[in-house]
Amino acid sequence: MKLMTLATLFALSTGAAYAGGTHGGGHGEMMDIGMAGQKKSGMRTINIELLETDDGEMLFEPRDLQFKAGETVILAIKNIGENEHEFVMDTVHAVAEHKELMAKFPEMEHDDPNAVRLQPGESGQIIWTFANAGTFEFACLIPGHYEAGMHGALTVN
Ligand SMILES: [Cu+2]
Repeated sequence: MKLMTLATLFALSTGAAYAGGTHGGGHGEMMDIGMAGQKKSGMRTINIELLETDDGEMLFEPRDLQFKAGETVILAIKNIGENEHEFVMDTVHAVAEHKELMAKFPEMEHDDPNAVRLQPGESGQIIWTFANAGTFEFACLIPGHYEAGMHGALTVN
C-alpha cells in the first residue's frame, strides 16, 4: 500500500484512465492549484503549524492562506502536535475525493508533490507555484482530522 500513490488509488477506485495533470498529479505535473516550484533567493516563506488544542480541536495555524497567482513560495510546515498529521492542498473537489479515499484506505501515505505527512515534531517543506487564481483548500485527510477542524481556505488572487 505504501508504494501506491494517491493518484494510482484514485485511478483504480474510479476505473478511469489516468490522464494526469488535473488530480493529485505526479511530480512535476501541472495541477489546477499549480505545480512544484524551484527554490530561488528572496522567495517568501510561509510558516504553517499543525497542532491540536486542549479541547480536542485539530487545526492549522494560520487557518487560511492567501497567495498571488504566479507566485512561488516556500511552505515551511511543522507538526507541533502530538498526533501524526498531514498537509494536502488541492481543489475543494479533489480534497473531498481524496478524503473519501483516505477513509477507505487509512494506511495510505501520500506520495504527491502537493502534500506532506509529518510525525509529531517533524518539519517538511513544499516549494510551490500557485499558477491559477481561485479558491482552493488545504486539509489533513487522516480519518477524523478534517472533521476535528483540520482544513482551511487557500485563496489565490
Ligand atoms: Cu491531522
